[in-house]
Amino acid sequence: MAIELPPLPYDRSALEPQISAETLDFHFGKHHQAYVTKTNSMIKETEFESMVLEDLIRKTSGGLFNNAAQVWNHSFYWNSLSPQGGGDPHGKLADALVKAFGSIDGFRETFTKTAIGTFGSGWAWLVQRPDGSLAIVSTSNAATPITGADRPLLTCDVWEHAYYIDYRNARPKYLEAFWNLLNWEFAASLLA
Ligand code: MN3
Repeated sequence: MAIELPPLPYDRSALEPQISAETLDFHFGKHHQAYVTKTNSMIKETEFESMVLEDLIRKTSGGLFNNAAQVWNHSFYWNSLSPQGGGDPHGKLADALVKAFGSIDGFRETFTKTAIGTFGSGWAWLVQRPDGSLAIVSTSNAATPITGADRPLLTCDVWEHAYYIDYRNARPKYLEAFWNLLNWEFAASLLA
């Protein structure tokens, strides 16, 4: 059973002008696709071939883990963005964010700091802890919360390939774009 590249949930130009079609041509069409292709070549005719992606991520390490986790992380990232995104969250998600971070702006500020402060390549995540509270975590390279107890609600890819075409080395500019695209409904749908 091969791992598949899920289709992007919008057109490649749908996030413009915040994130260009050229970025999505590379980030989705080349990088994400390459993680899928490499994962499939590594599991072919092995004990891992029949596993679903999440099990593969939880049961492997090294190169296979890196590629499989990047497949999952990127699919989750595409869903964390939306052409209709941005603005403020409502309902239970908003209440939980205010409880954890004091205000929605407080959440945005702390998440932005975490994303900008993630050294090198990695990811910033909003997660729900097993006790129901919300927290922000940073992971390096391909590391992903789904190997632990936290439930991811949204993510920002801070690998340079996510923003270099549009913003060169200016990660803070990319974070400004991220807030205009953030898919709060996706995050809210994942709240336990
Ligand atoms: Mn990426």
